[in-house]
Amino acid sequence: MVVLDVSGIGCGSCVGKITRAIQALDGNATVSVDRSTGKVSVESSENAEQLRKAVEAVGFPSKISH
Ligand SMILES: [Cu+2]
Repeated sequence: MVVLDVSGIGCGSCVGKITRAIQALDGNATVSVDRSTGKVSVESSENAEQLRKAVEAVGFPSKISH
């Protein structure tokens, strides 16, 4: 599992945007977003850096947590 620290998740629409960005990269990815902590947990065959870039590309600064 990859965990990203994501900034700027303000509402449910942001959660949807992030989820769709990851699923556009990997249609089989499982995405779980915790809005209170900004932690986005992803089960995916894509590597962490690719996932991080996909989230940043839709406007959310993102760091790999672990
Ligand atoms: Cu929002």
